[in-house]
Amino acid sequence: MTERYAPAGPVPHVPDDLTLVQFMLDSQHPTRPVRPDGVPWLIEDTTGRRVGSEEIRARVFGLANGLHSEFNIGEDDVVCLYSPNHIDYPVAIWATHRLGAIISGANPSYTAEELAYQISLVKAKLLIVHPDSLQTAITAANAAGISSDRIVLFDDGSTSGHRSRTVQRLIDDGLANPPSFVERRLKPGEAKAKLAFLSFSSGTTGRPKAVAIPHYAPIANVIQMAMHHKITVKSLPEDRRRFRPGDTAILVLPMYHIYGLVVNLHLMLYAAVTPVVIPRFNYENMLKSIVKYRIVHLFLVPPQVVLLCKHPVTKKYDLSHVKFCMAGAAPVSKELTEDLVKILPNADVGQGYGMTETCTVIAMIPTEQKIGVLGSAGQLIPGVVARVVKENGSLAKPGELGELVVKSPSNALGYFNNIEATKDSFIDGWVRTGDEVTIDENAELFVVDRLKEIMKVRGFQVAPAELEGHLLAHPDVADVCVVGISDEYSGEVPLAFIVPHENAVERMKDGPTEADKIKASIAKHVADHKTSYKHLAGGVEFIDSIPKNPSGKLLRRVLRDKAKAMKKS
Ligand code: 4UW
Repeated sequence: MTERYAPAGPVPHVPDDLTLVQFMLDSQHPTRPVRPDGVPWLIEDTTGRRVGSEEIRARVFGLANGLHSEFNIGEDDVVCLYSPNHIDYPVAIWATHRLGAIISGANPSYTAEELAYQISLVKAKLLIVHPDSLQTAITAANAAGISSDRIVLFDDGSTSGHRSRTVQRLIDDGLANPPSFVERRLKPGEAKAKLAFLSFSSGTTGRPKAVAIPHYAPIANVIQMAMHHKITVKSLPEDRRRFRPGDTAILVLPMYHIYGLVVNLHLMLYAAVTPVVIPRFNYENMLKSIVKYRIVHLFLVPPQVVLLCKHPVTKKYDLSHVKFCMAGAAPVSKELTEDLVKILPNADVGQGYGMTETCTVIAMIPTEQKIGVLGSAGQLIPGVVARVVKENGSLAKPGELGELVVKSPSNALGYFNNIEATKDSFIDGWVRTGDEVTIDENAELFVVDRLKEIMKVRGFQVAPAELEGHLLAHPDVADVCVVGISDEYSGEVPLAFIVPHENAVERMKDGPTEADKIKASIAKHVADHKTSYKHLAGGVEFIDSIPKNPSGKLLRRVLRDKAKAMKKS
């Protein structure tokens, strides 16, 4: 009887004395694929600009030097990146790491309030932002008590009048001056504790938290995935190789999120594949870029797969050169996978499963499978050990249902400055995923349901607790519970069950128009303060009371089932 699941084969060897930038830019393990001459590291979609390894190394040094001499960024300072994908995004990450400092990537669609919450929580010392978001960043910085002088822009943009420095200016200054800093070197073992990222996730319950990710974690995950895909096996014949040096990959997933950051950016660069950096997702433009740059590897989230399969414009584009398409971050149905196989006739198609707390991938379609096992979120990758814990606390046999609990060298350390939440989810090196799964004898993972509170809207996390706290501040709301209801495009969308305040109940006696007005005002209260994917697209429903257990804990499942039944009727 197997109660611990682990893939067969050797476990990865992971260096524990390197920072991520040293692993990516300075160390060249003999089996690591070599980029063919003239093949760039990155391509900028909008301009076609190509950046090679020497230029990247120089930009990383220049920016590190500039950040240190002009802003005194150093050991364990936090730099917050608030920008859509940008060709200098990885440069900003690696320059910060050269200084021993930490990156916290923020969603570029965040409102000023949401950004202020993040920068206060991680105690950011500097913001690097896209010029289009400068005004929001200034408001957020002011709210969080950071001087707007400590905002650097990714580009000049149309921000004339503001004195912010640009990344390019810092690089130019940094390259023109002798090094003002001594690069942080790690002692053996130190990479396991030295923080690289503070990435946002809500975990199993509560508001978004900063996941403390050490340098060792993304390095381990890249090596684990490289083993899974046999990237470093030199003897593998060309035709059995999924990732070939010189291939191009799409990079439209945001780099602030762990999937874009670790898989799409770092794994691809490690495999000598060139990501094409796309700043913002626009469906038809994405198709144009796939054709223009002959992009062969697609990393997507389910709503993008829905568009590929269902949008009529897809047929106008020849996608026959695409060799691989992976989707995940939220469930992908069997039916959708079958449709995708038809749309991409020459591609391997499958899923990956990962989490911010496990930085990143736990399971992924292996190289040997052309089409992933239907419904499977992937096969466990080398180095991962998994348990499936049943409701009664015993361990599930293959095929039995329970919560997935995982140990991986890539696991994060816990939640930054939050001992209570860390204790709930990080237990003796194991991470509780909050996902209800089964695992079969072949280490294939099937995600059946989510036990934790979070919703996934278009692949983005939405924490009910965050919306509930915000909604309670509305004068017409006495109590509230937010649940996700299924949606074909977004996966799910938030719906708020509201117990109206007595004043609102009085007003509603005037008739249905008043009730509609109150609902609209409640929805607007969210729309005015939160980024679009958190809006109450599932609606507002009045209810007499929120079901709770005797100790006052909200019975979210009861309302989830009620919402499901309402949707069907
Ligand atoms: N099926 C069902 C899935 C799946 C899923 C994730 O925002 P986070 O913390 O992180 C992510 C990461 C996704 C990811 C990383 C690397 C990768 O290769 C890949 O393959 C496509 C995906 O989303 O949210 C973590 C939560 O997202 C859900 C699940 O609930 C998990 O705990 N999730 N992948 N294939 N659900």
